[in-house]
Amino acid sequence: MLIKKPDDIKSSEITDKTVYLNRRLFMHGAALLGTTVATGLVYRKLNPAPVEKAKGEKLATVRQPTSESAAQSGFTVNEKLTPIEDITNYNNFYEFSTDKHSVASASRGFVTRPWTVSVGGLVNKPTTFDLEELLRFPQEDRVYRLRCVEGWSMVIPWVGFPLSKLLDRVEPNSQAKYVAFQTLYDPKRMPNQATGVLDWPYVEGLRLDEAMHPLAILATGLYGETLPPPDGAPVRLVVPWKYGFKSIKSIVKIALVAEEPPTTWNIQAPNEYGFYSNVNPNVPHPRWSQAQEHRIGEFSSRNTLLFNGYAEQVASFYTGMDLRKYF
Ligand SMILES: Nc1nc2c(c(=O)[nH]1)N[C@H]1C(S)=C(S)[C@@H](COP(=O)(O)O)O[C@H]1N2
Ligand SMILES: [Mo]
Repeated sequence: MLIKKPDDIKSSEITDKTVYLNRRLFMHGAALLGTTVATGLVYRKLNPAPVEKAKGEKLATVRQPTSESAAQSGFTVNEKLTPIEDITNYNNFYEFSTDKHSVASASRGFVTRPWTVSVGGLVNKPTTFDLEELLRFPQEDRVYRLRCVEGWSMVIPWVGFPLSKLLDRVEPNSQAKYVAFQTLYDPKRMPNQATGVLDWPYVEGLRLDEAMHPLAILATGLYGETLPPPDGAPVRLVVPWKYGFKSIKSIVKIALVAEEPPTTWNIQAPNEYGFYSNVNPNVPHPRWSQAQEHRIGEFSSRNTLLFNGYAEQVASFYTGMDLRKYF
């Protein structure tokens, strides 16, 4: 996000996700598979397949999601899934590289076991969860749009569970008003943390009511496999109505706090990135419009939707707030 350049989308080789799609019965995904493959072939003529693929990591099949909430409307976007090669080879993850095409190779072999997430602060029951415990929360399928502030978007089939379920377990007390998140800080494992390109560790935050919304999930996987390193292994936040940078990756710490917590991109450029960062086509970034977006893997642009298309679910959080001031 520091270096602005026109989106140089390298779409890529389509591997066979038929097995996955059939097994998991992503009906719309299966129905669109023909189209996806056809598009992929056209793309392959224009762009050679990337040499490096994030796939090939030892990714395990994640726990079978419960179908319970997956079927609920609002949790599944009925749009063509972005191919996994794009989801895993076009990433913002500055701890590994500031080049979206290099994150996959730079994060290859990132060791995510053992892994713990400590949850504390203004809570009755501070708890450190190890990854196995997090995977024991009932996992759900969520197909969400992800819209980067840079102007590109994807549709990603996540596996995860509502953040609210985790917060309920630690019992936030009455003083808790915000939730602060922190990424791992370990320059040996995250080599770009040896540079000063951002203020490490990466931190993010939500208002407590936002954090409790069922759309806000902790993702542990995508396309039915454990989270690939470039997408924030082993556990990352996904808040689909906000710009992508709010969805912090490789989380090790969560704290309930009374005041609005600092957030990395706001520290970096306070006039450009606010605390809320709700997707809003009507509020341009100071240096570019947010009215449109480029769906990765497609040719044409589309109009960006207020709250990234989730207005019906979340707009009421912001009634009475001037969204130009609280950007
Ligand atoms: N720790 C950490 N989390 C991060 C980032 C980062 O650089 N470091 N980049 C953010 C940005 S700008 C975006 S758009 C999304 C991208 O997620 P994806 O690579 O899975 O598509 O991750 C967000 N989470
Ligand atoms: Mo982003």
